[in-house]
Amino acid sequence: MSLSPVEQLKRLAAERAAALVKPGMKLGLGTGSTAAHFVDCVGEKVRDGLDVVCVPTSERTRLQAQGWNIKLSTLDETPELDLTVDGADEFDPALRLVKGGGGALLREKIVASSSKRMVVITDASKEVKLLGKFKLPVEADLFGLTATARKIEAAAKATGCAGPIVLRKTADGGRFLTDGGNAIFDCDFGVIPDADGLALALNAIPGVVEHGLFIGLATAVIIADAAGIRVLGD
Ligand code: ABF
Repeated sequence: MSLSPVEQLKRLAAERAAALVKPGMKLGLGTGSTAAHFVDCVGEKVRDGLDVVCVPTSERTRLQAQGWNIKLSTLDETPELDLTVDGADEFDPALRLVKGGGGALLREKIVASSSKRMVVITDASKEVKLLGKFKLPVEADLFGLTATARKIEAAAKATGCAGPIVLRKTADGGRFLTDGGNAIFDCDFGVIPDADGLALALNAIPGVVEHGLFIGLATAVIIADAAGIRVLGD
């Protein structure tokens, strides 16, 4: 099957990350179209005899991995992972990320935070100087959504940004629900001048289950562009 130019870049980044995988490793498998290439790379290695155990970050990824007969586990059985490889919606030079466009941010963050290393794979279009080009996803409990939205607005204002907050919908107009049964607000704050401060402020809101700012989690970003591969971090 021939890949479009952007899919080829994603595959290239995934192959570089797959070179980090060693026999016996415990892996976190990310979600999204870029992470899906990594799952394919791991699947091909498993087909060729590699022994690894993997924890998927979404039902989608679990199904894909099952299709490759990849040995799967959970964080209950395997609470510490060696390496998680995932995509991102954007990243900055300090390896801060926005994630959650695919709706899997809660499990992605739990899995990444349970890994010794988190490697992000991406094409160069996701690189920004300051986060905020991509609308920030915030996962919220269904109880009290309007009150929670107001608190998110206040958190943004207190940390120097503002903008519309929209409840994510499915293609047929229904409410989008995550694998955990929560809603997602997409927050169009524009440039986020104080991502660390906003993350802390969002963490303090009771109705917020988790948010898409991944700070201090990524240990490396593998970037594929027409010139080849670049790596930020270790
Ligand atoms: C996951 O998938 C996310 O956290 C992010 O939202 C999205 C990126 O998707 P893609 O690789 O399809 O651009 O990694």
